[in-house]
Amino acid sequence: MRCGLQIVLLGALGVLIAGAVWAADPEIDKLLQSPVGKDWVTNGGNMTNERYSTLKQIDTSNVKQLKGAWMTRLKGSGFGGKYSFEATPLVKDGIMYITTGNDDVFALNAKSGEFLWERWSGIDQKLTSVCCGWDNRGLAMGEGMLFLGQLDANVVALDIKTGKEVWKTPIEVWQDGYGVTSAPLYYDGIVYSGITGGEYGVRGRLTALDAKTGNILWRWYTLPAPGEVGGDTWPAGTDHYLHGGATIWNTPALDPQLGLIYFSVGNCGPDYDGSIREGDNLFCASVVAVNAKTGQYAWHFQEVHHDIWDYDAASPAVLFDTVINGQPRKGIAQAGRTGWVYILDRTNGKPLVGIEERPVPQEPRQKTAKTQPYPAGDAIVPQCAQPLDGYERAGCIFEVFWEEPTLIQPSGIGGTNWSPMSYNPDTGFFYVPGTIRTSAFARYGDTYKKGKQYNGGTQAAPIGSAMSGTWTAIGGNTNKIAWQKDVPYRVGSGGGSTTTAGSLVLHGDPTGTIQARDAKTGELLWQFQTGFGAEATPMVYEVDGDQYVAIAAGGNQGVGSANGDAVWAFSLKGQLNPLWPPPPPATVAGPTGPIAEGVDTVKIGDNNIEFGYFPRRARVKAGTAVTFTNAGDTPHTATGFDNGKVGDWDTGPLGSGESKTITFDKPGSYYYICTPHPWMYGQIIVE
Ligand SMILES: [Cu+2]
Repeated sequence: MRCGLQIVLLGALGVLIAGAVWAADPEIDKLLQSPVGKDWVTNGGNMTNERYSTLKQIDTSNVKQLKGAWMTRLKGSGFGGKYSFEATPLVKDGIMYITTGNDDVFALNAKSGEFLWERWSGIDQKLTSVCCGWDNRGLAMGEGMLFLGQLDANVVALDIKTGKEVWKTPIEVWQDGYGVTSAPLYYDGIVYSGITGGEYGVRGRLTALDAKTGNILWRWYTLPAPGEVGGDTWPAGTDHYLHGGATIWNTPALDPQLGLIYFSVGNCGPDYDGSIREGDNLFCASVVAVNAKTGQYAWHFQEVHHDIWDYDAASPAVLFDTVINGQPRKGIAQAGRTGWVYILDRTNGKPLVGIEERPVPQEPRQKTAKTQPYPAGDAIVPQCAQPLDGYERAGCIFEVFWEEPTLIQPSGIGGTNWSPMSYNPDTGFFYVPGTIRTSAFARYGDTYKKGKQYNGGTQAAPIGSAMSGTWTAIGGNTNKIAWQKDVPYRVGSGGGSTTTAGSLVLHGDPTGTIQARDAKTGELLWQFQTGFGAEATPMVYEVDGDQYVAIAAGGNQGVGSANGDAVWAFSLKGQLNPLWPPPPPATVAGPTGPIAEGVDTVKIGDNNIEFGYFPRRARVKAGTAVTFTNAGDTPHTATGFDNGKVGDWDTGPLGSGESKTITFDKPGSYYYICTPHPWMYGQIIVE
């Protein structure tokens, strides 16, 4: 099943002839380095993460004829309020492989959608280290195996023919706040995995494992120790580098010629309190390159110095080649939560189009950085908050805050959150998903406790504030907007785009449709209702001469789109019609729905809706004692949220099964949020 003798001999011959480096899986190795065609063998299509398919049977002239070729429900795996369905399927030789928010893996016939095998993770349902919904962004493959990371911080290899476990390596301990949500990258005998836990005071890292054995080869820590490169950007004499966050949410990119692996690094911990971590805080909110074989540091570019806004670099870094001033250049780009795309030279990390350090507002108590990088070109979302009644302070990107709530746009959720952008070499454009949302930022401080939430503040969107999105084409050698479409829903933390040689941009939508746009103009050419929140990134493949477009549809709990467990594949020969549209997500922040009368108990995380209150809105008489009970698995709070001011009343963190009773004496409207999940809203109306 592994390399046959013939392939081994051919490989040896290749080394003799070309002096090429030995490849552990010559076939996958070649596909990983080639333009994407019939097969889609790694999360980003190939190691560039461009998500560009050379298939062009489906193009701007006939995309309107696309219909469902098949739709398969994944047996309820990852179906429910606590999950998001964010995985990109892989396809090789007519077989599709997909993972769900429960870390279950399915192999399907890519032509018919029939099940070939399934592997249920059996993962502990009581994990307390999941930051923002259970999800798994996908798989990698090589040497006859599939690789995945699990929420319980294991990296697992499965036999690609049967789904049977080959090895399983804990790269950390979930009880200490760690997990894995990113799809791994396989290349030349090594499996690379990110790690999550940026809201739990972890130490971020890239982990390289031996694909054959699962043994850990090396770790590259995103939080340098004293004396290491960047170690002096943390307060001297502290151990903050051991729990300052800086996690990796997404699949790295790799340039085999340069021998470098590239990845985006998330926010610092505690997110909103910079007072205890003076310095630039490398390598939070950065793009980093290290040697792909040894993990030795090569270069970094920090997008946000001393981050206090939760401005992660979360979306995957994308490698692309372009021409600037007549010179061919090797580029790398990353779409930040700031709303900018950062375009760099991937040989050295220096700006390719231009990025300027500019002075920014200062708050000495937050130890703010003196300057921040401003890319030349255009942002994909507005970067100033609109003033709102009840809020004294509102500002633009990098506005400062302390304990008084301050409106800032983009919110810490993006701009572009984890959603991948794509790059089309024919147009030279990046296709960037964006969220328009304002947050009320406030710092309240926090103490590090191993394995517990470590936020230091919050950033809920003000009650009644508008939320929407943008799709933007950004010139790869200008960083300027080529076209932009406003869309009614937030698309920066779900969906993501894929593009093709048929001049199409493909993406899902929180309303449940998959959509195709003209890559040159952005014109919406086709949409099809999948029946569930279409919040994963599409991919493209070919079987028996027919081109297919596939997408997982199962919603995203952060956006509030409809849950599901479906995978759809579309082709020009498809016969299946659209499903009924599910309820769309909210476009205004705050609790919605009917008001329950005379209720004195509120359950959190009940009915498999982990990230919500039930009832969301309740009316009670003055003097009523209301009991808040966590019926979910993740720690939650009910925390008073009064025009952005947090904590006039507070249950504090409630573990699974725990309760706290609050008495409401004075008539009025009491909004509340969950501080670790500031998109959960509730309201008690006291008469
Ligand atoms: Cu919560």
